[in-house]
Amino acid sequence: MLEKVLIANRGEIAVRIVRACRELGIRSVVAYSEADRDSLAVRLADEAVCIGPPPPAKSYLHAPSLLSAALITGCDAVHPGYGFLSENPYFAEVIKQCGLTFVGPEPEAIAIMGDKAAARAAMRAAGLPVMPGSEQTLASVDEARELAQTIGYPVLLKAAAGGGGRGMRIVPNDAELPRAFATAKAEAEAAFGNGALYLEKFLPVARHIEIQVLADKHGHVIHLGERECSIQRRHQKLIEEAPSPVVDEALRQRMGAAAVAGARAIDYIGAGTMEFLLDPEGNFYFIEMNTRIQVEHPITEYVTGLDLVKWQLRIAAGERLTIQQADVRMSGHAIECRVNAEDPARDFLPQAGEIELYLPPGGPGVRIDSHLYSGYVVPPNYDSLLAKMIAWGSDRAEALARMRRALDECIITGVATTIPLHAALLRDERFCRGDFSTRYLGEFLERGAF
Ligand code: MV4
Repeated sequence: MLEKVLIANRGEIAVRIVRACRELGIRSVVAYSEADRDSLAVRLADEAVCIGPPPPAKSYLHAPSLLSAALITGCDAVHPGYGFLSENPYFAEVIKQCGLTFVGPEPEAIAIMGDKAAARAAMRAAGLPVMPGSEQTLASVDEARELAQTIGYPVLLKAAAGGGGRGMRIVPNDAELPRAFATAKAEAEAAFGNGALYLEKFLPVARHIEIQVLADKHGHVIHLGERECSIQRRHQKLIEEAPSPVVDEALRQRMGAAAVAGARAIDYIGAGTMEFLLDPEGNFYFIEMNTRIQVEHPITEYVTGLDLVKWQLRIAAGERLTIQQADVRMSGHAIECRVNAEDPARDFLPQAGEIELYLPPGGPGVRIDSHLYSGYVVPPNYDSLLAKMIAWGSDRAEALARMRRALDECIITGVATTIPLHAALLRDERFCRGDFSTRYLGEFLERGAF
């Protein structure tokens, strides 16, 4: 088993990884920037190393500092969490070259899935249904036009180096294609240093369903069911749930088999997520793969009873999966609300400052993954996630009732949060029926229901 792990991340996921290490008897070292000196992860970890000033480029994204922190503290592994360098193949490679274990897949797997056009090609070759679109990146706007006319508008231009909706642009017709192509290319170049674009048929009404996979270093690959992630604002997920209200056992097995085949095709190792779109007719299409632990992993942990972060650490240490696919059972229903430091009443204005009082909810079936404490000062330098509120019930109705109770119980004063929005969504008739698609949140906000 690993002896000592550097946690190259911050916030709630750093706390989550410290907890998993503690339970496995692994010593934890948290890398922190000057803005996170008083963070909960620093307080809970066995050791902590300051890796630089607040700007991510000088701290959590600065590989030499993270690597040095791991080496000077005698770590034998690095856990990247999510975001920052978690899907950077060079970071995984340099960790490996320094004789340390990267808690995640091989650099090659990260690289192929990081190029969203190459990912589509690899998954198509593996036999997965892939969203209709370009075979590889687009050489010109003329090539884009020819393809768009073949598959039919509306189409989506997506940045090959993007992902998670970043660098995505809807094109409704031929007339708008040249401008959209030039703008998307320039934005991708500016954001990712790579202007390559690919094209997909745009599904205006769909469900965003992702499948969790887990693979060890001995060829065992299983899936852990799906997560419903259609409720997103500007491609940031707000509410996720497992299982999806619209996925039955037959569809789950088909999507799971596809996800496992895709993971096998790239010799995937560790925890990974295959993202699909499900159309109203029940057809699903691969769109991208995330080669990291995801924010929303707790809902899968709740319904399967597995600890995904501990499995990441065991797999990195070379241990075999002790669960076969036949052993995976989904029990009950789990839902996660992301509590962000944003004011939904003021167009999600970002918030920073002191948390005067933090009183988390409790009781049966409620879990809070957070780095908050009363008196904690939320720094302005990083993403807005303060806490993940997760509720489990024996069925969806009980999970919803528990989430409503948890949202009402939770006290966070000092900064505005998304809790009031979640409370409104959890009382919305369409949401409670499970009748929503990728368009739902936009329509809910336009209705002024909140
Ligand atoms: C799509 C799509 C429809 N058609 N791709 C990909 C990343 C994720 N954050 C959003 N993604 C989507 N990709 C095709 N070809 C719909 C989504 C999507 C979405 C789009 C707009 C508004 C909300 C959305 C919520 C989930 C998924």
